[in-house]
Amino acid sequence: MTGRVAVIGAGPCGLGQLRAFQQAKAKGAEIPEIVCFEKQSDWGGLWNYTWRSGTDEYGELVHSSMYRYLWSNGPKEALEFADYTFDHHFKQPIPSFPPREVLYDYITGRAKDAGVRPWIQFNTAVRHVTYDKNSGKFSLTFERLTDRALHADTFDWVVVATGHFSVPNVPHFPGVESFPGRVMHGHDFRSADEFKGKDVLIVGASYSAEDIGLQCHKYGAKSVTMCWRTQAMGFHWPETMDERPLLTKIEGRKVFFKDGSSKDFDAIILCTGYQHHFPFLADELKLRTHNRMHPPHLYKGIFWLDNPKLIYLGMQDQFYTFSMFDAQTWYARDVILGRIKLPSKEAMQKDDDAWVKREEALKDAFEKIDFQADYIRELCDATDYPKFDIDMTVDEFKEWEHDKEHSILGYRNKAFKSPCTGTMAPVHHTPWLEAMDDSMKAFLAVKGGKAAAE
Ligand code: FAD
Ligand code: NA7
Repeated sequence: MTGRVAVIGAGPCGLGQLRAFQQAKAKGAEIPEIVCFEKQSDWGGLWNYTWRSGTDEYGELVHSSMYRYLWSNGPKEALEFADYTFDHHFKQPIPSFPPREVLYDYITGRAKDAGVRPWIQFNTAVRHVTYDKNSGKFSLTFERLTDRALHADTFDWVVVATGHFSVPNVPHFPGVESFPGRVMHGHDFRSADEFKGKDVLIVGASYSAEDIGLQCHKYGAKSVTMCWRTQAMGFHWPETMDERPLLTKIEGRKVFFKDGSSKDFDAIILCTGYQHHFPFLADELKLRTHNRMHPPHLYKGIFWLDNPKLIYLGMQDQFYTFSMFDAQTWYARDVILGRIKLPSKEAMQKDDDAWVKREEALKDAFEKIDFQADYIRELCDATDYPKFDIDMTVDEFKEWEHDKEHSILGYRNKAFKSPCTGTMAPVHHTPWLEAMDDSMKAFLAVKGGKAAAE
């Protein structure tokens, strides 16, 4: 097999792409040469926690938006790798809402097992990608951060797996420049301990606002107020947490809200989402979208319509994560291997239009879950990705939504069944609100104190 594939990013999507090719190779297929570029010194993407914020040791923007004490905000069963189950990795059933370190171990465990680390060039940032119509090849310029050397190379396919929850969206609010306390975006939030005893304002009404708000509450904030632009989250918050319509202005420590109310705060955390940002791509290759279930102009949510040899992974808003990424990477692999033929541009456009039309009619989270499950089903049906019970994951996500409505502080104490192995997860030994130690050792310890991870 001739041809070269560049994979940009070694987070869950990029690693999934490497695993998909390695799996085909292990089954006897001839695969193209694959080079993965990763600007961090290690793999795992957002799951590769760093204490740093702002810029890293090379002056690069810090990629990870994850914080200490982050626990999965969805049931792990709904994102399980069907070819590498939790039972297989941990050798014991584990509870449904693991902390970050446990999921990091799982994601990178599969990559380790697949032996794909030598395919990755670490500390290497892709700076520029162009496409030359005459040669039919992409030119990549990349920088080795350790010695600042710039290199160039050509590839037949480019896979963009750089994520879209890393470059913050930072709106301005009148008076914010004179606020005397800390103002930060959720991207830079690392430890909730800092906000102990403080009155915290959170701007935004989605997953980050919900979870960073809960973290601050869990680790002792005096009060947490969350304010929304379009719609309140509407959960049953504990007494010291509340939601208000968006702030209008800030005067000193006092913040004014649209409903005419005001309150003094010590800190403001902007949980106002992220930008799809691809500074390394030539203009005509750049996906431009906000965070949505089906960003347009990508056939099957993957192939750039103007040039399907450019592949985007994981660009959707995500209910499903790892299992959806796998569905995409297996499909992309099979197109590259010539096992799946792409239709004409008109047919691809028509297919994309139909998905966009359906996406634009989605009314609520439940319909979004069905939508994303159908999308995964369609991709998986076309490849040899191991079968798993997608209907079960849909039911689990819907139950999880109800659990959150019922108890936003208690939903992580529930247990779900694996759609891959049928194993029922045990209930965690400590309710989430009381579990202050987020280490893998503490999480895997069974009741009675014996650490199973040892
Ligand atoms: P990323 O994980 O972002 O990885 C992209 C990689 O590309 C990074 O390693 C980066 O360094 C690299 N890269 C970027 N630019 C370049 C370049 N120019 N050159 C070379 N390398 C580059 N999902 C869940 O399933 N459960 C959760 O509980 C959960 N919690 C989350 C909490 C937060 C705060 C955030 C922000 C996201 C969360 N997610 C969660 C969703 C998350 O998007 C996915 O789990 C997953 O990390 C996405 O994988 P990815 O590979 O697409 O992107
Ligand atoms: P999301 O899910 O994209 O949500 C962004 C939120 O920010 C959403 O509530 C937006 O309100 C709000 N937003 C955006 N711009 C503004 C302005 N200008 N003013 C007020 N509010 C604004 O991002 P998250 O960070 O919450 O989640 C991303 C991932 O991180 C997710 O997968 C999680 O698992 C963790 P809107 O509803 O558009 O009015």
